Amino acid sequence: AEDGYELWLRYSLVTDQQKLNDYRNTIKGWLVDNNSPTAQIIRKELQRALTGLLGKSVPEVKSATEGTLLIGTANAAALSSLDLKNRLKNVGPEGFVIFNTKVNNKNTLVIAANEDAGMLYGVFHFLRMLQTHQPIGKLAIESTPKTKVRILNHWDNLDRTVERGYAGFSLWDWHKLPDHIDPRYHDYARANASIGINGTVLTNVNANALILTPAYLKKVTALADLFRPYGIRVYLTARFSAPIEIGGLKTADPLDAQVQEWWKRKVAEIYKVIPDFGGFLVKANSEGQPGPQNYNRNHADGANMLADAVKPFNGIVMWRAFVYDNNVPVDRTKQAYNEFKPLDGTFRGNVMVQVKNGPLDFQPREPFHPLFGAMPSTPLMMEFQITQEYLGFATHLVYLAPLFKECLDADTHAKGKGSTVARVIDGSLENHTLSGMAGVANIGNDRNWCGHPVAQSNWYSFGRLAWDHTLSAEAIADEWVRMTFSNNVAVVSNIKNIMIASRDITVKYMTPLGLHHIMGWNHHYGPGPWIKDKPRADWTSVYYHQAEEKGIGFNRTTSGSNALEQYQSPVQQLYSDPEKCDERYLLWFHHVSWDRKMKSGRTLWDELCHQYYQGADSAKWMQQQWNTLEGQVDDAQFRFVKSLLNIQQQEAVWWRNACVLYFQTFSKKPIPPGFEKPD
Ligand code: GCW
Repeated sequence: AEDGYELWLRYSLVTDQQKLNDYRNTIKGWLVDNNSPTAQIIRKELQRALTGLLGKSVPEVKSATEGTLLIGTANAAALSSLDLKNRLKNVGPEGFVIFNTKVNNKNTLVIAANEDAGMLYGVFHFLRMLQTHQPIGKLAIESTPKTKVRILNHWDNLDRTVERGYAGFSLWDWHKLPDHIDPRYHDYARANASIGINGTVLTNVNANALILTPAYLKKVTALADLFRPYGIRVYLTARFSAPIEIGGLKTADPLDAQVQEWWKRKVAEIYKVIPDFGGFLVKANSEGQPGPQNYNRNHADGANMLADAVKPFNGIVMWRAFVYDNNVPVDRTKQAYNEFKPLDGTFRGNVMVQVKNGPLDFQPREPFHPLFGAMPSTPLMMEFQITQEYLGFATHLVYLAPLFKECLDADTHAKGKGSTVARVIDGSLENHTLSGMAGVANIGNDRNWCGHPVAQSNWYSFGRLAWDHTLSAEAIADEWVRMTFSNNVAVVSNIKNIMIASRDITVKYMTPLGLHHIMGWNHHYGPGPWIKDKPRADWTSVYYHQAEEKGIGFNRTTSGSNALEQYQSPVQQLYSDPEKCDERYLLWFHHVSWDRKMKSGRTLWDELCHQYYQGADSAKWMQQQWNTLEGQVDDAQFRFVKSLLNIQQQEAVWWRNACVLYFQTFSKKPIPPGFEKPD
């Protein structure tokens, strides 16, 4: 039985006989005309993959003969007849081309790129085609990533605990590094390279400055050396107070000459051992973390100081916009915009501001963050959360690509219609050369990496969307299921249906109609709409749902917090009128009466009950669908998902009952007829 360790790189025998014959005829041998460390990785991957997929080993050949898979960069001798310079002129350093052609009058298949990384990405793309049973007879593929920095953010602490991690402990065995290299680091790198991820921030944003000390930098160097040939750069979090904590200075004021000097020396020390070090990710002046505001400076002062230090080495700074301030009594969803928008144009060219998809905090559903489109002079990076902090941890099956897409496809109207969030973050809207997408990793040392077998699809879709945000959630699910479970059409469509529906189902049993932040206190698992009396109002639930006997919802219009004013006016118009507002966001933007008529014709109260019940019923539907797969997918995986879906179903009922009963104490209305009474 399989245990999920191999992720989507299972390379199991092609089950479609016709395809198998076709592949065997087209790929009789392969040649990687390159001797870089990356080429070595490609050789190993091809051996492993082709043996598995084609059920026999395919030899490495010395020159192009009939049926050779030819791989190389533009200057490869074996590809010299192919005018590659021209074919590769638009794909950049990481893109690739794949095409069938004749070399020495023999039929060959070519995978070519300008640089090593592109070659590797091209190979993985090609292998994916075999894994998903695509035709390979008439290929003319040209692929270039849409964002430049495609990066995982690990919230991993040096003691190996993982903040909001639900798949075991950290992969990074700091204790045994640098001497012991866990083979798993290679598999991590392979998995990332296979989906185009080219960066990793090893440490938690709630950082410990120790990571910047020489002893730890040695360990980081070992990982950086290992990841390099996979096209992956290492980045670290920079704790803003590091100059005090590990540098012996009295201040961390970004305008202090000694502080600036300290960072410059620290950065030079890092680049000496890691010449391609990517740069820093910083959480500052948020949730108690130190930052420039401690010295009456602003975010740009802080970011620019670090940016100046890494600039000579082509490093970048990713400065997070997830900020909220203990002393500012304002609707928390407004604060990032309030602090960052005025700083637009003041950041150095090698700074990106990293913005969470929504203005609150990775809720099951939020509208897009109003900063997207509001800072035209600053490259904004996306921060998605792959780990399911608010979505049932690694226990609930929730496929996140629809959530990611909902945000990416949202129209900011910043430069007229069609100014989607995707175009903001890929840099095309404002012609920024820097661009990026970060995903808070859901990876730990669990044997299956992500806790839930299907949670692997969220890592996978993040990478695929960072490469190409135009891919649909359906298409990505299709690939992933074929690679991970089976190419059987019925199986694929069954699992895909579950995945595609899962996010909306989860929203329904957790936070329908725009509700948000009503989960359990602190751990964020399970329902807790009753949470109140905490050190900060915005750490409670009652602050967000505002339920009272007349109605429910957070008023963010002009008569309320007016958070809506932070959006462009067409977006404001979309949401400001409760009669026109998309009901999925109704209680996010409006406080409305329990008796309000909804599109369904029901009252708000009845509709709320309906959605909670529907959500819980649909969790049962997911179970039933999954159960039909017995015998058609790997048995161990089948049973594991089955038991997790059982928990999810019970907890969907728990969410439903808790929320319906709690809100009923305000609405004082009966559960609509036909629904079993919660207990
Ligand atoms: O969502 C909140 C989490 C914190 C996290 C913070 C952040 C890393 O509950 O655990 O800290 O966001 O994104 O900085």
